[in-house]
Amino acid sequence: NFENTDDAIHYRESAFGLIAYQFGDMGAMLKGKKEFNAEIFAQRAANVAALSKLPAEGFIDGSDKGNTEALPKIWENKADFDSRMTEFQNNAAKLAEVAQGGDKDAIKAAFMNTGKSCKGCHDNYKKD
Ligand code: ASC
Repeated sequence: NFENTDDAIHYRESAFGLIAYQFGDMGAMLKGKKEFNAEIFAQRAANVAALSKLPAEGFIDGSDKGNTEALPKIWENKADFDSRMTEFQNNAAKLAEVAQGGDKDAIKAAFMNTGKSCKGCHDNYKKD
């Protein structure tokens, strides 16, 4: 368990940072900013699917206080927040599955869906 809320904040921010790195690299490949490598893409998608399970644990009670971009609204709407987190995890799992196949259009669609999960939660629950 976490020693204090700062540890919980650090934990979830670390997980989000790892996710953002994976996601950013996949985005660069899909936008043609770098060469698309199906094997690397699939590995990154698998990484996101695994990492997507981590941040939820860091949203402990009281961790809206402190150096965090997480809005107190999260804890006032925890059921909605949790269901969005689950949707993100499901979309990430789907992306990892589709990435195995190599169908570029399907991969793009699954990537966009996952990105929508990121953005949907950020728009609602993250400081600008
Ligand atoms: C990223 C990133 C996000 C999401 C979001 C998707 O690469 O860091 O927060 O994608 O912008 O819309």
